[in-house]
Amino acid sequence: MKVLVTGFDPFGGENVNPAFEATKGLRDKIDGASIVTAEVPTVFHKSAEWLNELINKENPDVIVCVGQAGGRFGITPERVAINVDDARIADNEGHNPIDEAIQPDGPAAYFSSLPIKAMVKRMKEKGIPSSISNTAGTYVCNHLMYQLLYMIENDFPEKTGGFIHVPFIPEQVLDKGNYPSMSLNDITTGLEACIEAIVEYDGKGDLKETGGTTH
Ligand code: PCA
Repeated sequence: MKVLVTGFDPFGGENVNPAFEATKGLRDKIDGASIVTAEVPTVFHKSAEWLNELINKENPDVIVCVGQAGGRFGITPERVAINVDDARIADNEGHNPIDEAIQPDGPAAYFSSLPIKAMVKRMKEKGIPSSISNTAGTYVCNHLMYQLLYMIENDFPEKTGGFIHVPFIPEQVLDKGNYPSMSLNDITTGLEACIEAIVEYDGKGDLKETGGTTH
């Protein structure tokens, strides 16, 4: 199995993006799967064009995109991406879409095809705080996850993919006050645990275990 893991570049005034920083620490081989990593720009549409090129170049079996979700406490595999761009801040090239469809002919939403429950379980077994997220937001991360699943449905039906959000790292919260963070090492460990679960559950669906919330 070959796994492509992407991380975004810094955005919103930050100097680093823990998503890409953490992918740099991943081992080349995880439980027999070969890992390739790449950086993608925090830009609507361009991020998806880059991802499409990477998929065509690397021909991975599984695509895992990773982004920063500042303010979240743990690592959160995303369950769903929705067909809307609604930017609170401009992306890295100044685009500020409001309530625009990502793919006008696409469905309202796509579910991740990664074993998100098994990923959370494996992360917790390694002592990494983690939970399912039921919204990837409406910014570039949701955009890329939606575009990835649209590409998979239309062009790469034999591949699987999804998205993981990670917290700030400590250096990003020094002047932010009461903000959660996680060490880069722990984020990398968490991502490796996710890939272990992906390898283990390949072709087997997902764990039947709750990851729901009441609100
Ligand atoms: N996080 C942003 C975009 C890039 C990133 O790392 C998001 O959650 O949409």
